[in-house]
Amino acid sequence: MQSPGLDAPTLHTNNNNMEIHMNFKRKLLIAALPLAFCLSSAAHAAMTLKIAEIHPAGYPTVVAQENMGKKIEEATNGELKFRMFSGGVLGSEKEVVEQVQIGAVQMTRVSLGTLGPVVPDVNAFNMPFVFRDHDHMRKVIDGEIGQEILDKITDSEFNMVGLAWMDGGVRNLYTKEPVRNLEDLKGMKIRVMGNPLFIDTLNAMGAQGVAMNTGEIFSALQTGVVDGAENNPPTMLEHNHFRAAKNYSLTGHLILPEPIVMSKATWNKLTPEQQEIVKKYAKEAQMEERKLWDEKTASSEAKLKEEGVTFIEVDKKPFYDATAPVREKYGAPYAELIKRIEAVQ
Ligand code: GTR
Repeated sequence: MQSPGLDAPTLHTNNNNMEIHMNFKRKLLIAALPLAFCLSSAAHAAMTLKIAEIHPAGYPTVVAQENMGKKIEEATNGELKFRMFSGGVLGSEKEVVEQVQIGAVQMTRVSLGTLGPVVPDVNAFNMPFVFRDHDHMRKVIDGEIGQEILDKITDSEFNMVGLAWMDGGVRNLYTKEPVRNLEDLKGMKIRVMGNPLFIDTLNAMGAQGVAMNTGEIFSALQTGVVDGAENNPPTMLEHNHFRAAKNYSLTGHLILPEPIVMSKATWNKLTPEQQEIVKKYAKEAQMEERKLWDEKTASSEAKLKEEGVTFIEVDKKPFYDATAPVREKYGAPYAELIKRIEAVQ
């Protein structure tokens, strides 16, 4: 009896059975070689990771992540490659967060505001006036609390790994009609990110919070669907909102850090060494982006002024007081954490 694929001549020798057996084993071995090669090199096969960004090319977060990608590619000898999709081509932040959870997009930088409704534990940072100022926020994210919040993202059931923080600056109100105080803001429709906490925040200030995606803001301002929005100077400039809202009231009500997250499905495919490399350069990007952020904020402010935007100094105290019920409502589960945030000097 001849097994399929065995050489016929071996059947005519004295050690017939033995030879058939040897030949068969040899063939098995040869057949298995490519497979074995594949398995041993699987961990080292090059992977190309998509990074999604709603901000345009040249924006601080985009540049910092592109540089991070190059460094990781070099450190892993090309095993991990990155491709940046900026300008929102892969969808809104909300859509991208969904894509990251299923592994269709492997990495993104996203506002903590967008992440709040998905991983509610991060909302402690999303509360109005929870940070004293920009420096306070930076100290918090650089310290143990910052790492704890990243770990909360990682330990949640939402298939993301929190790697590092990008700086999203200080958010102020911009409106078609000037807002100098709470009275001026009364009844105005103000666009916010899709997070109930922000709707409540604007409502508590006497406005009407309206949630929509970043990409819809410009036309909503232009067509009067909203009377204003709120954001930092680079976003107001780069997303062209200043063309339809010329008054910038320096309320500083939100100072939102923005995590870089990786899809857990992707993370689990990395070797421990690769994971360490990714973490290391994500943290480096945190510091690099900060420098770019400060430069971009200064140049954006100058450009906005050049474009005829009026910067309005406001007394922040009434805005702070008006939003106390929001901090009470959303802060209750994080009372201890908030005390620790406040204690950071
Ligand atoms: C920007 C932030 C984006 C997005 C945007 C918005 O400051 O960087 O991630 O959240 O605001 O308000 O939609």
